[in-house]
Amino acid sequence: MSQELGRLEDLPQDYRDDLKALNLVPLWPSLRAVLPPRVPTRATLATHWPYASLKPLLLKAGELTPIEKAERRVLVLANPGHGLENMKASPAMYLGMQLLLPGEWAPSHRHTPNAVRMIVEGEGAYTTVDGEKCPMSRGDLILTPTGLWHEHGHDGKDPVVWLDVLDLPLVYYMEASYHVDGARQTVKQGSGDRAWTRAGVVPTTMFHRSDKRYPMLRYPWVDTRAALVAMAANEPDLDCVQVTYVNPETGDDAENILGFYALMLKPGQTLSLPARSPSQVFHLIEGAVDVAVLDKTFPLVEADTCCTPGYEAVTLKNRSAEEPAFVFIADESPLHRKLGVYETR
Ligand code: 1HN
Repeated sequence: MSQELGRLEDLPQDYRDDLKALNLVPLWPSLRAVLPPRVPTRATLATHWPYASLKPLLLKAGELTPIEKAERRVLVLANPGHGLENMKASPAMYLGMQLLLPGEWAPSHRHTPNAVRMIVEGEGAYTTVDGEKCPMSRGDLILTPTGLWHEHGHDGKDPVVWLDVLDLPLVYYMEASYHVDGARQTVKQGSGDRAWTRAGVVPTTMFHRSDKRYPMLRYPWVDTRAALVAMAANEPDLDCVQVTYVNPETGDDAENILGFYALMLKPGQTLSLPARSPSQVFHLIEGAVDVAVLDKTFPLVEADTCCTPGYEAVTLKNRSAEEPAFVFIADESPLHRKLGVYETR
């Protein structure tokens, strides 16, 4: 049991006033709050955003607010534990559902926070990142790393929706968040996902000198799904059939701050993830999965999203005994590892 420390009220008022006048604060009344015993204080509440409830409100935003008045038409998935107005899913993760209607264009800009998009539904939209035109299809992951120009367009017939994941809360907290507007980009030849199309063989550097820090921007879902199915077939005893989205040149995490993964749950499988320090986000691409954390269980259906606080075990259960399930996961692991605070318990 930690020793109880002196309170602010224990100090004479004139002494407190003298401190305040000199912008001084005694540490001991706040020491236990900033450094609690064993487990950090977490504002992040386990929260579920069912797609079926948010979709009508997102489509309504399409009627209420023209794209010119929004630039990006997004409903933010805000964690009530952090205060909705702070637009955080977790300490370092921002989540938003973005709607682009046929014919609309979201103009080019670049900014310091890193973003990814996980395509939720609709065909025919594309995003141009650093001059590369990336078609958007359900389950695709498209990177928009820090500093790269990006804009979105839509040549299809139906509304397109995607999930944006950004490290905005962290970059904003660092007082390093800003954007720059730009002109429409000229689309360049070639695409990273065609150059780096198979794990194990990469373009020979002698002939193909990539000067890009992010050689692969689009990770097509057909390839990621096929990799998971092959991995499960190859190693039938493997419990955690999961892949990490990486930079294919370096093998590092695809982006600097947040980590991205795709997980396959076999029919009927229950998977217990140990308590680890980073917060996590789960987005269901395919199937039916229960996500259990603390005293809550979220019955995810396709396109649902939920988040869980760090330092808690999470159990995932495939509700189907016949079909596999596929989950997209985002977490704060790269950040925790770089800062040296990453833990598994
Ligand atoms: C942004 O640039 C996009 O480009 C989406 O689609 C969401 C949220 C906060 C800051 C920038 C986009 C964003 C964002």
